[in-house]
Amino acid sequence: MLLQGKKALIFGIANERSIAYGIASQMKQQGARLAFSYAGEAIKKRIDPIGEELGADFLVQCDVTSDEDVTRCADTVRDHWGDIDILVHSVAFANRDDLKGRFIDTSRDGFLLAQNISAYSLVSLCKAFEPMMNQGGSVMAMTYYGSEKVITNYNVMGVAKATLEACVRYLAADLGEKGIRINALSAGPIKTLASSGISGFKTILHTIEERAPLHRNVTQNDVGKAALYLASDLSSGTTGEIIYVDSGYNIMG
Ligand code: 0WD
Repeated sequence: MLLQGKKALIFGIANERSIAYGIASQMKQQGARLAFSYAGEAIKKRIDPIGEELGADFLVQCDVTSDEDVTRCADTVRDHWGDIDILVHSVAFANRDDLKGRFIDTSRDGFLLAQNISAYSLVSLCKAFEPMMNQGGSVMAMTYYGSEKVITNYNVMGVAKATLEACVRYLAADLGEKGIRINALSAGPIKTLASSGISGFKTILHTIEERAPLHRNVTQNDVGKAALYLASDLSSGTTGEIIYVDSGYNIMG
């Protein structure tokens, strides 16, 4: 049991297809105690049964764009657990209109919205949870290759992921002083609610099967297993890194 008794708070389970669901189930199998955060009431109906299935200790509502919600969420977690060991950030959002066509057409509001939900939220969650994170604690965020290369239609989200990855490095420098590590998993494309908003997503999936060294798309469980490495003592010397779980696609020229 890699995570026996460790307390893991997970943001971003929308349904059973969510990457965060794959992470949560792997962590459960390795003995972690779980709590899930959900954005709003609409999602609660869907994650209640998932909370039961995976034996979550509690669920807590938090829209990551609201400072009040983030503070209340941290208070709730402190009341239930007192401290935490693992924080999983698996949250992103951009307007559907900004995930197609020319990047140049992105509006100021659309740009800021994507940055706010998909990148700044990591900073605000780290700030809120730092005081109750145990020594040896681990934070992880989910990113995608569109942060470094131009992926057709990924547009504003690629820029938000570039911010997110830079945030991981700066946060690693801050949190390292307390023995807390933070890394990102760069997952290959996976069919989920969020990715269904990206125009031409099927083509992206197909390209991986054709060109990636492993010639298959990754699954939520592939990402979940890498999350075990980042969450556990197995990665005790690693922080500020972007780890690829993408069938090797990023190495191809
Ligand atoms: O191909 C993919 N699916 C990849 C996803 C490849 C590489 C990375 N990622 C990333 C995503 O960008 C995201 O950061 O993984 C993370 C999780 O994405 P997912 O599992 O693909 O998507 P999904 O199951 O839709 O979960 C994202 C969730 C939202 O679900 P909704 O129902 O809104 O689609 O992010 C959450 C919400 O649960 N979320 C919020 N949570 C709190 N406050 C907010 C918010 N304001 N907005 C969205």
